[in-house]
Amino acid sequence: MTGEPHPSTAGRSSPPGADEPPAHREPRAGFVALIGRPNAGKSTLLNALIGVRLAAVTHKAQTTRHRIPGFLTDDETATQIVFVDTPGLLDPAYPLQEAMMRTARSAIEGVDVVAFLVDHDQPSPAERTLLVELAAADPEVLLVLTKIDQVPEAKLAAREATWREVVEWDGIHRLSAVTGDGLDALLTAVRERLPRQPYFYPEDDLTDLNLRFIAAELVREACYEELGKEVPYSVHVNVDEWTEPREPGEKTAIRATIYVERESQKGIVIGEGGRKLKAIGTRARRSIEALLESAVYLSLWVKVRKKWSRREADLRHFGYKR
Ligand SMILES: Nc1nc2c(ncn2[C@@H]2O[C@H](COP(=O)(O)OP(=O)(O)OP(=O)(O)O)[C@@H](O)[C@H]2O)c(=O)[nH]1
Ligand SMILES: [Mg+2]
Repeated sequence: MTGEPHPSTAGRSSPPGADEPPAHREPRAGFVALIGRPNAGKSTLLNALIGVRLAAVTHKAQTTRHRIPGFLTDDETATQIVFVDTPGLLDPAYPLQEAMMRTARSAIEGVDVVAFLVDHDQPSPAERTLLVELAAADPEVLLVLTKIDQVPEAKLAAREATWREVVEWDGIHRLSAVTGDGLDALLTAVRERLPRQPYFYPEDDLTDLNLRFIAAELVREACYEELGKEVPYSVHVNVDEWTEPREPGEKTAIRATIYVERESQKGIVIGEGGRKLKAIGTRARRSIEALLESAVYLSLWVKVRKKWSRREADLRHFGYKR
């Protein structure tokens, strides 16, 4: 996304007005990238750690397309951890995927810790390549076995044994973002690895993403959940208008466009008698209302932008590439 601070440069001094952490302790602060193959559970973990649904989560792979930062500030321990969710690692087959991989890789630059999430038994070529590169670079790299609530112990032990051998890890963790098991242990391990330095962001902030972006992601999330296998990968969502309520009792009015790549996809998104679009809208509106904690009027429009996921100019226009 354009205009976003980069981990290596972002706010290396506290922004003016940032709350001071307790004066008697020197705070710790730093960046942690959540990395792993599509569907490994990165966005679910980010949301669980921050306590707010900042990142879209679906059962389909390749949901996340951007760098999604979430800030966890703990006054008790005087620590601010900037977690960065990323697109899943894959061998890219077309320009949108190439842009996603560049985003994932650049999100690693300058971070203090990489949490490498794994929900499977064998490393892919893309994972191996990155791990070998990381081993030669600065950040501490933690192996994080995810979704332990749904994996039997024997399988988990075998999985851990395989992954243990891939590179030399700086730590190994197991967790479930759904039950919360293992989250505290991961946080403790991360905290110990962060440098002593001032917070980067005001301690009440949870992210520097704007609400428009998150709302667009929630509409896209609804598309992933409501549409069949292929169409979601051709969906881009833009929030075109956002009108705050002028009087008490009024709703926030949001107007968004769902872009697809072909006329036939437009028909699928709208559905018979507009039923599919209505289902997408209802689902997205509920998520946005939960985020804003207020009532929302959401109107959705569908447009065709031919082959946008393969065209450099469109990828730039839609914010996937600089
Ligand atoms: N049972 C269980 N399911 C999980 C857990 N974490 C994630 N999931 C599920 O795994 C699926 C993928 O989760 P995401 O968080 O979207 O995965 P991701 O790594 O962000 O995926 P991409 O954005 O595609 O790279 C979703 O259906 C989640 O509900 C977990 O700890 N336990
Ligand atoms: Mg994700």
